[in-house]
Amino acid sequence: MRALISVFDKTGLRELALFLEKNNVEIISSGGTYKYLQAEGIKVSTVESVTGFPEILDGRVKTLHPAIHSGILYIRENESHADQVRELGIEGIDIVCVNLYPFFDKLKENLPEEEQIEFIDIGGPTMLRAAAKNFRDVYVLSDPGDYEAFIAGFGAMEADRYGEAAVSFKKNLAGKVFSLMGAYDSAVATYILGGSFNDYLNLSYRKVSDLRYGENPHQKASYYESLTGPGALKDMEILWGKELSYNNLKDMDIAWKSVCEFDEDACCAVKHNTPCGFALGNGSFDAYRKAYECDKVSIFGGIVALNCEVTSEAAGLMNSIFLEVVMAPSFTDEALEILKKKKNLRIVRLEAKPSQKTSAVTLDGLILAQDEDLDFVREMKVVTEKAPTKEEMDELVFAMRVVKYVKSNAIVVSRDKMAVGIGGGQVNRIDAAKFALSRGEGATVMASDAFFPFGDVVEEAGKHGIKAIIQPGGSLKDQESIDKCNELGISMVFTSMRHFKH
Ligand code: 93A
Repeated sequence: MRALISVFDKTGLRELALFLEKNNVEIISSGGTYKYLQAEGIKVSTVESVTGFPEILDGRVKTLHPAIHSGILYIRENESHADQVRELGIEGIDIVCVNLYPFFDKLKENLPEEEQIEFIDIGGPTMLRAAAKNFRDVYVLSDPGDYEAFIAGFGAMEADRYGEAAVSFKKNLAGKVFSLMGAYDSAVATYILGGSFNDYLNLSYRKVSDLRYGENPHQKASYYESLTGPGALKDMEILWGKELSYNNLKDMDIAWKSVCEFDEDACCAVKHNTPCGFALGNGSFDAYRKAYECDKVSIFGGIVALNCEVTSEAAGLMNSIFLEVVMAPSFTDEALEILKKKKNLRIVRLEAKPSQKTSAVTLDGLILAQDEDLDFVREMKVVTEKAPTKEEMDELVFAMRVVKYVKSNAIVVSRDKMAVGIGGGQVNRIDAAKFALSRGEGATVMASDAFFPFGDVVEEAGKHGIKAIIQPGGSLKDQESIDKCNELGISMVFTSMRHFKH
């Protein structure tokens, strides 16, 4: 038997090669791998000795040769194939062990284009694909993580080459190759084409781990990380606690994005993928206390995100209730010590600002992709006789930035940079408004994610003492709402930018 080994990552290579040597498998290797194995004292021959053709073009052509690819691809049980290779003096290659140039890792280094494209592996994928296509006859090892199982099973599999166990093992290795190739080529395409909306959707993700379950315990789930770009959640550090759940991760995403809307110290508490408390404050204690006071009931079991350092005072206050996750860019040592008293709390450190420019959801047979909703307002146009005061204007901006993260139809009412009433996920706007207002005692301003279809929302706001309103505008009946505001002495600002969140 013969094995072709051509690897960038040398993990586990020595053990594998020693095992092959011991089992009388002849080893052929490309330049760098050949040198490595020789230095380890393992018997190995060069690709050139098989092909009679040197490595050329600075290594761009090393293994791309019919003597290699016919040796991999011929069907052993097909007599005509066997005759053809025999006539040409080509010997079979029965084990292909290849891992690729690290195109993904190199992306992080922001290399000049001419350097990055040299990490597009051509010969490696060609061998992997050939071996994976011929999986009945060839073992294809593309991941050092599979060497151990290969070594353990090799003897038994060779004793019954086409037996069910051997073929299923080889088929698994082959499937892994094509999955990898899909991700690899997607990453290359994303790099070359740049933008997101190409003819094919390029998704290049690698499994991080399985999750205990999905949204509910009977749903299986895993999570994957992007291979092509940075990402706040991708680079997070779990400092303490049980593994994160599917729902935790979803909620963390929105919690982090929402606090990163602000330069001021901000705290967001999320439940069921929607903020239930949100406030700006002076430091983490103040911001958390105010977010907590927005809704002291719903925050229980919630996800709390802060964009500032968590201090011991904040940690002490957090510990008075059960929280699932606390996430922040930093924690003081004392804060960590306090939070770690809670066995079921997860503590997560993450620093990177959200960097996702497009997002996607899967439907039955479709994927929808869109730009992220990164903007805020297109304009700030006062449409009423009365204009908001400077303080009211600041408060309106705050409420609008929060309502962006609430499920539609969404209304937020606030005071003192606290989202004291959050009404979301309602199928009509007046119910969202009524809910927010019923919670938002003392609120002075109101923000809406989309326009008011009628004057009823303004009327309701008036009953609760709201002084200023911010909304996109654009309804046929805008005038009805404007007239109502003028009648009630409320000021209103149009932004011309909608923030639906479905
Ligand atoms: O530049 S290549 O695309 N051309 C090739 O013919 C080729 N053959 C193997 N890169 C090629 N490889 C890759 O070289 C392998 O996928 C592996 O990552 C690497 C191993 O090279 P070396 O053994 O010289 O260190």
